[in-house]
Amino acid sequence: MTNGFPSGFTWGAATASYQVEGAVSADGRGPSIWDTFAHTPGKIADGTNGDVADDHYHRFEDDIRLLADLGLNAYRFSIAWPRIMPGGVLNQAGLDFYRRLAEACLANGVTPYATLYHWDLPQPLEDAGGWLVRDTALRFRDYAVAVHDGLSDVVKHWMTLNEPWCSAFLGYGNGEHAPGRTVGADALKAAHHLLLGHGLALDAIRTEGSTYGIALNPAPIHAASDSPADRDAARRIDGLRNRLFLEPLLAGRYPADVLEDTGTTEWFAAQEADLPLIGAPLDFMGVNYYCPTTVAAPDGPISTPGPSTQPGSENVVAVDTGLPKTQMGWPIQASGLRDILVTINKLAPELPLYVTENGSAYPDVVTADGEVEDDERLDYLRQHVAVCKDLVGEGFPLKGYFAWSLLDNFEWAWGYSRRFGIVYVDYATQQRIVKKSARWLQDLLADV
Ligand code: IFM
Repeated sequence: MTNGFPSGFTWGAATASYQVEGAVSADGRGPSIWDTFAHTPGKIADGTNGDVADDHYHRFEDDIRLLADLGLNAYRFSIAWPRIMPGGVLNQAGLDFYRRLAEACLANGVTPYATLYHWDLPQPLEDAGGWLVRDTALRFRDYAVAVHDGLSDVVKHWMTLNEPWCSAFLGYGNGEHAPGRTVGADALKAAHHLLLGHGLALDAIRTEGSTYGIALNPAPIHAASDSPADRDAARRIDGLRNRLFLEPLLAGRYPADVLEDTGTTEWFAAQEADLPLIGAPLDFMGVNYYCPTTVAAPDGPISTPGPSTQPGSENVVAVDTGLPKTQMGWPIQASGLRDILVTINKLAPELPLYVTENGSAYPDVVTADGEVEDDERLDYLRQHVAVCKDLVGEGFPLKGYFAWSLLDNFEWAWGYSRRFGIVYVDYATQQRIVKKSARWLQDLLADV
């Protein structure tokens, strides 16, 4: 183990269905909220959509071979609900696609890690109320059972949801993401229904011999100063971003201060019977980490307690602490990865953790020699992988690391204008170019 990681460590790269697959009308797939949103003028910065994306639907075999050639041993992908149940009834052709994909992984010595929901809710379910209604959680359970029944012989590692914070607060809170609704504090209802969907699905699909978890995007939240107002701002954002999800999942309770801040105490009291299901034991937790956040109270008085969908909203201001930033404007601080993993470990000391996403966007260019020399991304990966190595060395229960992303892809509201891949995609030709950062990872993994 010269690279410092044990031989059983999981090394992967991740993608998500709408961001890479394209083929949005193939084989009976129906529309999702992201098809609708991306085709609504003004929603995506570069006016693009996921209609073609990386054409991974047709190119997955080559892409998985590429991943295996890099020395990675796991592929985290998501399953598109609108391929499986476009209108509530099972679409076998959709399931067949993911069987082919999982089998291609296995044929290449790559372990498939499937996420059941990475934000592409079938549009008919949104039309019926989306995540603001309880019924969507029940439909998620039905969909999860159909997928699990169909694929559990080839997929042994399952994540229910990816980043429910984004689905709830960006989807229903500030409308930056599909479905683009802005319902204020009612976005917390979406968070609860997502967590309920997680609990119902897990309860229905859990089978001996496989592992089940969820991928969250918690982040260390710092106060800009020691002033009571700034510390309170940090408490509120930490509550919304982290504790609202971690506590019901790991401690079987919602944080009372968050419900109070948002005026939802009464509504949540009526949902209390759901907590045992939501808090049922997990086999692992996935942590998607990009950056920490520093917040302050605004100069003026804090307005009515609201959902503060994210720093920069009306109640809290995000503060630039002078750290170097990626193209997303996200500050780089690898120690934040340690901080957030340790926070989770304190809540659940035995729980295996995986870094299920970690990466950075930079404006890559292809050189005259056809190379992509993405030194900044390489450095970002190097710093974060070093944190993982230290933790593993200390005996911390960290079991794997997935780079975000295998491929440049459709970065939601940014369209294709932000590249996170360790493999470059020329969208005009669909040519893949292995970036220098991927070569660095390849060398690290070869150093056993
Ligand atoms: O691209 C996203 C991914 O879909 C979810 N986690 C964060 C990534 C970068 O923004």
